Amino acid sequence: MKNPVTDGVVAYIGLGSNLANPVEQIQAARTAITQIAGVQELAFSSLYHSAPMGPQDQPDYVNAVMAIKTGLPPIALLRCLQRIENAQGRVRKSERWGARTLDLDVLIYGDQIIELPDLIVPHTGLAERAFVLYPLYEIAPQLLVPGKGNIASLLDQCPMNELKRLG
Ligand code: A4P
Ligand code: MG
Repeated sequence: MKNPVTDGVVAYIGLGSNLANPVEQIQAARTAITQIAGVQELAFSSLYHSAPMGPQDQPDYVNAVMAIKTGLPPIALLRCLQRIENAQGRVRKSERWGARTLDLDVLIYGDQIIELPDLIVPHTGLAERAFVLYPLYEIAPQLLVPGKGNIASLLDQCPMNELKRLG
């Protein structure tokens, strides 16, 4: 197994893309994440097609969620993910929630609740976003989201909207 992590925390990463071949962006990001030293992949959800949240004059998104085991502290993990976003051509614009080649969010990090200037975990809005909850439920149906409750009841309160699971 690549990068086995013996002593680590289970974390969940949200992946999203709506530019420059989103399916390939997500697959490339998955490969890059598995290559981070101190990260081991545990599970990867199906890919989901979702309507944009935020400005509507942008392409639809492809979203997925990945479970990892990691020995990296949360901020170090975030920095690694940001390097992958940058390597895949992410350009940060002033427009909120605009189009992007790749977005990697730390959704959950063990049972921790983190409120740092650069890192809020569980990720803000996780509980209201179908494109996060459905793939998360697919790979972790028993998950307890710290401070928010169990994933099944969060899902019950979140309509699927236009989310479609890709084959
Ligand atoms: N940051 C704080 N907490 C975290 C965290 N848990 N994970 C900070 C990752 N980053 C976190 O992020 C802005 C800042 O958030 C970073 O500096 C980091 O320190 P960013 O990636 O530069 O910008 P962003 O992603 O545009 O900001 P934001 O507000 O986090 O957006 P979201 O919540 O990521 O939403 N529609 C669909 N259908 N699917 C999507 O995936 N994604 C977005 C972006 C909008 N609409 C979408 C989707
Ligand atoms: Mg983000």
